[in-house]
Amino acid sequence: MRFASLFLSLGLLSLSGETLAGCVNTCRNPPQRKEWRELRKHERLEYLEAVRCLASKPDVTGGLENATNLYQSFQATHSQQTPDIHWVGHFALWHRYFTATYEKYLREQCGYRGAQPYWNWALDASATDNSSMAVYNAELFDARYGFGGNGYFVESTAEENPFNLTGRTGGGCVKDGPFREGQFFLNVKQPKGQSDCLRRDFIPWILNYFARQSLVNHVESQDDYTSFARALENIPSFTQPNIHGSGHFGVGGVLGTLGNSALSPGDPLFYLHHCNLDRVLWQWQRKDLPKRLHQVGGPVTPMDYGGKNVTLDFEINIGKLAPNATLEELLNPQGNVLCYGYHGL
Ligand SMILES: [Cu+2]
Repeated sequence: MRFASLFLSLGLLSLSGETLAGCVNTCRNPPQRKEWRELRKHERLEYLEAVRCLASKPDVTGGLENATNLYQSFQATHSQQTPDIHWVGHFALWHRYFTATYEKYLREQCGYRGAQPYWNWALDASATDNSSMAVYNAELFDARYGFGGNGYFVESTAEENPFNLTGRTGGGCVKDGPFREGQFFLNVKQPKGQSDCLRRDFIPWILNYFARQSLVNHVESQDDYTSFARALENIPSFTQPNIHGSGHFGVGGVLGTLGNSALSPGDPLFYLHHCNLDRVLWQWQRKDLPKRLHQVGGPVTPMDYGGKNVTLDFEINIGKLAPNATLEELLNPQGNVLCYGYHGL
């Protein structure tokens, strides 16, 4: 009798498993993302090695904007879509999909076993001293266990610096670390056969001012997706801070790669910066999941705040990197399209 009932229940289990296959959640053991400093040193080296590995794999875009390797496939895809993915309702979810796909490639193409790390700049930003260099914490910018530091200083012309930003400290090629000049090449948007180096142009006042925890709290206190999305990006200006600008312009400044709106994924720190913004989004979503797993808003066309809004079935396209996904699918980091979590959340 016992065996019979066991068989019966096993039979039912497999039957229900098959019947439900179409709607079973496929996300098992999601990789847990951590802050860079939470990684052990050997884990940091494994991550850096995996990024360099991506740059040794073939491009998948067919040479989009002169991309020559898989790392540059990501940079070129972002570059091509730049006019359509910022100051729109799908900004955060486009970048969520992009970062998660990068993480997936690191794991599947380069044998990386960890999750995408993030850089929580609010931990370093000074609330009182905008000139503080402590914000460039040694561990992230370390030459051996990090991404290397600033570029050498070069003057910028008025044309290159239309916002007339002050306090620039770099602008040239990164001098040390695994992505230094001569070790790491960026071909996207360069004349065919030519490449640029990775450039950084630290501007301490921007990083300290834009990366403050108080500003993160302001973004996370928004009531609905539309206002969250708008607070996250704020306005394209340096007179008002916005946390999205912190990493981009605090590290990339005027002449650095991360400060270039199209080419910013050429700096491997792009993915740690955007991963942190994604963590902010997920923290905000978790305050009211029943609502915030199914709510989007904001303009389809950049800054068109009175115009057409994105909806849950709006499709995100990241070109040849992955199939299209809807905003509703991307709202869930542990669904059938995305599969990752944040350690401690
Ligand atoms: Cu972007």
